[in-house]
Amino acid sequence: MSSEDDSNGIDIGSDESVDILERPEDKVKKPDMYKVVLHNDDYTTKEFVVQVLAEVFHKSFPEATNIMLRAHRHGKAVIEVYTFDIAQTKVKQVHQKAKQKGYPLRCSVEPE
Ligand code: TYC
Repeated sequence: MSSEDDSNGIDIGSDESVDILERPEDKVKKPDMYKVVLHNDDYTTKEFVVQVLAEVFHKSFPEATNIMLRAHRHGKAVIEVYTFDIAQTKVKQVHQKAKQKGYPLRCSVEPE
C-alpha cells in the first residue's frame, strides 16, 4: 500500500485527518467463562482442602477456609471463574494432588 499505512492495512493518507473504519471482524469478544466447583466428600481432611486451595488457586488462608467450609456445609462451592483451558488445568492439578495423598477430593468445571 502506498503513502501511510497503519497496522490494519488501512491507508490513512498523508494529511492530518484520519478516518477510523470499524469492521465487525475487528470487534473483540469476551471469552466464555467457566466456574471451577469444589465438591464435598467425607474423607478428605479440611486441612488438605485449604492447602490445595492455597497452592492451586492462590487463595489466602481465610479465603481458602471460607470456600472449604461452604463446600463442607452445602455440598459444593465455587472456587473461581476462568477461561475453559485454565479451569480444566486447575481441576487436573487438584485431582493430581488428591490422588498423590489418596484423597477422593473432586472439582468440576461448569459454564458461568
Ligand atoms: N467434609 C470433609 C471433612 O469433614 C472436609 C471437606 C470439605 C472435604 C470440603 C471436601 O470439598 C471439601 N473432613
